[in-house]
Amino acid sequence: MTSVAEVIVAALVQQGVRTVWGVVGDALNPVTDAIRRTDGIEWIGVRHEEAGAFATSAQAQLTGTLAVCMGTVGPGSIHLLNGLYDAKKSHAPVLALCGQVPLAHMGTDFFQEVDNDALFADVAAFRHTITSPEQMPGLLERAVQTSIVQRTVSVLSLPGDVGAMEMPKHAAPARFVSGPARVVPDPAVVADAAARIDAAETVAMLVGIGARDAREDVLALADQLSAPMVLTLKAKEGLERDNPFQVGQSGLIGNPASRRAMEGADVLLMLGTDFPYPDWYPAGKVVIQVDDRGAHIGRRTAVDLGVVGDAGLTVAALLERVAAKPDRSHLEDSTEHFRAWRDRQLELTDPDYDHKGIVARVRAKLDNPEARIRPEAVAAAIDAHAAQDAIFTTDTGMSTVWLSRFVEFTGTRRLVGSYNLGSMANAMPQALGAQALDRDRQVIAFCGDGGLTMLLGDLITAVSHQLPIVVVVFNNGRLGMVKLEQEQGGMPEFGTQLANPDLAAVATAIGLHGVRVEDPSTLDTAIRDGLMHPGPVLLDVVTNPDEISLPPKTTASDAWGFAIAKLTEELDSRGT
Ligand SMILES: Cc1ncc(C[n+]2csc(CCOP(=O)(O)OP(=O)(O)O)c2C)c(N)n1
Repeated sequence: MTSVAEVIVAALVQQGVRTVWGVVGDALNPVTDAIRRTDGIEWIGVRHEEAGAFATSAQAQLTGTLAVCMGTVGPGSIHLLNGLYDAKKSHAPVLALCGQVPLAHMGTDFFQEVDNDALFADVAAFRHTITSPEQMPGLLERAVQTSIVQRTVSVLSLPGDVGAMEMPKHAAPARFVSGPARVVPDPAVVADAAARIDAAETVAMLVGIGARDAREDVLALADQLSAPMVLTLKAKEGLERDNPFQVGQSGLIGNPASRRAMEGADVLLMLGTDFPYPDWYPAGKVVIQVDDRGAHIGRRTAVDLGVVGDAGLTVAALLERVAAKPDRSHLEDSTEHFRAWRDRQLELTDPDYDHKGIVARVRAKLDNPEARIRPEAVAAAIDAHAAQDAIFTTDTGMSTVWLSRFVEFTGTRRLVGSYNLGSMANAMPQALGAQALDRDRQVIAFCGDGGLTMLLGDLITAVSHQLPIVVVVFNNGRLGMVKLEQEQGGMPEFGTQLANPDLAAVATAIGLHGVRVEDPSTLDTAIRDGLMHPGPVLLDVVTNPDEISLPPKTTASDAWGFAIAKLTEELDSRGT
């Protein structure tokens, strides 16, 4: 006989799923038992289901193919939620298999019973509970196809008794369609876009991850239009390397040259990006937005022309139509400013560099002599020593800022973070997911101390499943990003301090190679050696909590807010 659970596992293997993440138990025991008996698919038991869902989200983002996690009845499934939202908002094709109470008890408020179809209504584009073997493989096909075609999350729930039920004789095996089709843009709309571009003197491009696969054509278009190219954080991978047109990122993590590039252009051409911050778009420009999801067009800034189409196909069509713009002055001006900004940034990796007196004044009062390592220096050292094909993950918090500014996506480096959901605690579990795809590839997690300690238990998974990740903790003893928010809001720092244990010692006790780094003079060697260790490794780098990330345009209110916060802190500390 073939059981419902066996049909599910066989179909997942056929679909190329190589790992399933979760915590075993109750309703899902028939599924894990089928995984145990099936070649080519590995069970990765995590300590917290959220870590499993983040790992799955990372895998699906990196491969573009289906990734799978599981949560047992009730609380086990609830724990998946945050990671599933991360997958949904990152357009990652993920299937979650969730346990449910036995059929006879459904709807009775039974022990652990939660209405999964209601619980996951907002996060899963497809959710259903399998109540009979006759629904298989149909329900599984619809769940998987929804995930891969819409690049989103599906949830299938399995009551305790259904997984072990026998499939009807002669049931067809599951068959799945291939991935989403590329959207061909309307030639008339492309012609309109080309005419608007031709009518402009200067063009700037804002390029997102949606254009990643069209790298060569995107660069050719920038060349033809003499257009500086602002990259979103996610577009760093694939588009940053060997790109003489790029001027870094915009937004709070960005730099002034990106602003200059967009402000100085007549036309802003957005390619495959949903860059979310309206305040960081330039005003008074002709905006052309290209996106294969028509519903996304115009939701961040007012758009003059929307082109519904695959970024690569649209850029290829534009290349044939737009006239060359020989005047390189705007491009050169933007890229020169970008280079100058980058050089100034590198000075910040020097522990003794005085940042125009602003930081020094703040430090004179607040500097912790035991925490002299600048986070910029940590990121720069990792950039220097990491492999050219390393996969990076970053936590939501300041570590994302340091990666954005100091790690260059040369070679075939890849990047994953919680960049649309913005959840903390994502980087380490996402690194686990990335590492499980290829245990021989270097995977480096940039973690906040707040982020890491949220899902600390899953460091154990790195050891128990031989996942040789490198975890770098930017240990500033703070919820650093919130500290900055409070300061910019004119509030004294409150509730952000973290009483951390020695995280290297904790990691060592768990079985990782743990190293604590406190002295700036040992930083470079510690990073180099840590990256060379067979792993898993945790580098607990004690960084300066008063390091400041200056956004590209500091508004008067930011500056006042910052000054008032510092003054209030000073008065508080004097007991006035
Ligand atoms: C799950 C979750 N809780 C709270 C927040 C709000 N938040 C954003 S960044 C941050 C602080 C992060 O601190 P840490 O991980 O130590 O990194 P740092 O900013 O110090 O580098 C907080 C609390 C969030 N984004 N996600």
